[in-house]
Amino acid sequence: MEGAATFTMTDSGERPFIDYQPERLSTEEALRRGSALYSRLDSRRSVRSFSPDPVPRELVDLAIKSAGTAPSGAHRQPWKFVVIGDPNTKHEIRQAAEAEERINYDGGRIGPQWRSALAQLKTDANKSFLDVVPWIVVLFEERFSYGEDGSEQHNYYVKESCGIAAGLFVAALHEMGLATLTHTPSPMVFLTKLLERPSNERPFVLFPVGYPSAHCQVPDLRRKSLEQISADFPLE
Ligand code: IYR
Repeated sequence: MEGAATFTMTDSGERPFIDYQPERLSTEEALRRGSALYSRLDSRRSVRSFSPDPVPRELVDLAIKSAGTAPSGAHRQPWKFVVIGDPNTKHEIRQAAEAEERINYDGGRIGPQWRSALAQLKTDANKSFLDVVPWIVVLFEERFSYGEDGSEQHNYYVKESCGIAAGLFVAALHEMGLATLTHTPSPMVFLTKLLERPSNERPFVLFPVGYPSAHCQVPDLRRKSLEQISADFPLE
């Protein structure tokens, strides 16, 4: 099967329409595949304890390619995944993230209600995993794009688009046996300067990427049930 054509910034204007017929499955087969995917996704956990074991860059790139299949407002694809493997840069990110988090945790920027919501995760200002992981990937949202003539082009539903791309990225990493954390060191504007990003980009979420450490533990969290996360309309 052929993949979709690649988008370039020189693409513009009218686009032809092409036939699209995804494989029509029997209900039995759909249930089998849907259940298998749900089990895979349900086995994923956010990790804060990583192994320093190397991860081939190719795997990170594959996850980014999967993320880039996300739907986006007006198909603007308003995302940029910046990949950092350089130990010095990772350390600079750690230092800046921890400086912000110390203000959050020790300086009281996180209020009591937020603090108690986080208690079950046992998080604190220490972000040593940022030094340990082989890769840090920072997803930047593109608030606007540049047209062929350098003019600013408005992007649409940027947060929704990047949120979906982030979800696909997380799922793709998990599928390859890798772990991550949707980390948002707050505020994270420091990443724009540190990673020398242009002014149309804003940091959206930071992903440490690696294998879980040998002693990795995660809180025994429970997911909401189908009944809790869905509703019928009209009610019976
Ligand atoms: N950014 C902080 C605090 C934090 C906030 C939420 I919402 C979390 O789910 C986890 C942590 C930190 O990374 O520690």
